[in-house]
Amino acid sequence: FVGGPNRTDMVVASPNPIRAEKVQPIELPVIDLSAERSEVSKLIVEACEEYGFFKLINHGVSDNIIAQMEEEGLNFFTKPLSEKQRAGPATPFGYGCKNIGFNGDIGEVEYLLLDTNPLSISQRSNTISNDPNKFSSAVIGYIQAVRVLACEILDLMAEGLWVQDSSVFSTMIKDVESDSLFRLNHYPPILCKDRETSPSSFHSHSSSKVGFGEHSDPQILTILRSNDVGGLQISLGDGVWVAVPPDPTAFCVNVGDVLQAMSNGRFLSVRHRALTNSCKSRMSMAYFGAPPLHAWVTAPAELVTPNRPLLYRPFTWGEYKKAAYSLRLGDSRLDLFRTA
Ligand code: GA4
Repeated sequence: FVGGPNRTDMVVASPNPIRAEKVQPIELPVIDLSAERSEVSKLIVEACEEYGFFKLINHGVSDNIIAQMEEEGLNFFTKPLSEKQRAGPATPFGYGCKNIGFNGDIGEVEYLLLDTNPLSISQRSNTISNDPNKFSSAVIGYIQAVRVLACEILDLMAEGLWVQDSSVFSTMIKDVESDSLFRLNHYPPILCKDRETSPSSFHSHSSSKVGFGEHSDPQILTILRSNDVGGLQISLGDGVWVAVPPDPTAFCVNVGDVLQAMSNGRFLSVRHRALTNSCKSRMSMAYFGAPPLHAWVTAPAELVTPNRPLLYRPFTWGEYKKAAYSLRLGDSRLDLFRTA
C-alpha cells in the first residue's frame, strides 16, 4: 500500500467537537484468564457475541514488559516533531500525525505504526530511538507477549464455539507471514474551544475532539492497552456510544472484521472511536493480529448450518485489506463481502 497520498500532505477540516456528557460509562465483561478454562471460554464467547469487546485481567503479561514498552512510547512522543519524522511517514510503517489512512480521514492523534517482524523492527529502530537496542527489545518483547496472549484467546474462542480444530484462528497469527501490526497512539490534551460556534455547548472539561474516528478493526483480534486516561468509546448501535473507563492493569480485547466473518457472524466486530481528553495526554498501544496476505478467510464447517448459512463469501486477507484501505475509516467494508 505504498504509493497512496502522503498522509502528512493532506489538508482536511478539523474534526468536530463531541459533547462527552451524553456518553455513559460501561463496564465491559471482565474475563479472568486465570479462572477455569471451559468457564473462561464460555464467557469469552458470550462477550464477543454481545459486545465484541471485553476486558482481560490476570492476563499473564508481566508488568515489566508493559512498563518498558510504555517508557519507549513516551520517549518517542515527547521528542520534537522533526525527530519523530525521522521514523518516515506511516505509509506503510512509520510516524503519522493527524492523517489516518489514505483517503482523507483525520483525527487529533499522532502515532507510530510498525509491522511485527522482529528483524524489521530492529532495522527501523535507529530512526525511532536514540537507544535503538533498548527500543527494539522492548517492542519485540511486548509483541511476542501479546501474540502469545492473542493465540491463547483465539484458542479459547474456538473451544467455546465448539470448533473441532481449536487452533483454526490462532494459526493465522502464528504464521511467520502474518500481516499483524503494532500501533502506538498518542492523543494530546486538547481543550475544546467551541464557544464561538455554539455558545451553549461550551464545557471546557466535558468536551473533547475526535482523536481516532469511528471504525471497526479489519483484522482478526485487537489487544489494546492504554494509560490511565479515558477516551475509548464503543458503539452499541443506533447512535448510542458508551465510554470504556481506562484500566492500565487490564487489556481491552476486541473482535475484528475477519473474526466476525470466521465466526459466521456470531462474533461482532464493533465500531469504536477514541476521543481526546481536555487536560490529560492519552497513550494507547494496540496489537492487531492478522492473517498472512494469501490466507483464505471463511467460517469453519461447524459454524455453517442450514439455519445459519454462510454469511460472507470466502476472501483472502490481501483482498480484504485492499478493500479496507481503499475506503474511508468509518465505512462498513464487511458488508461488501456478504453472500446475500
Ligand atoms: C483501523 C485499525 C488499525 O489502526 C489500522 C488502521 C488503518 C490506518 O490507520 O492506516 C486504517 C483503519 C485501520 C481502517 C481502514 C483503513 C485502514 C485507516 C483506513 C482508512 C492500522 C488498520 O489496519 O485498519
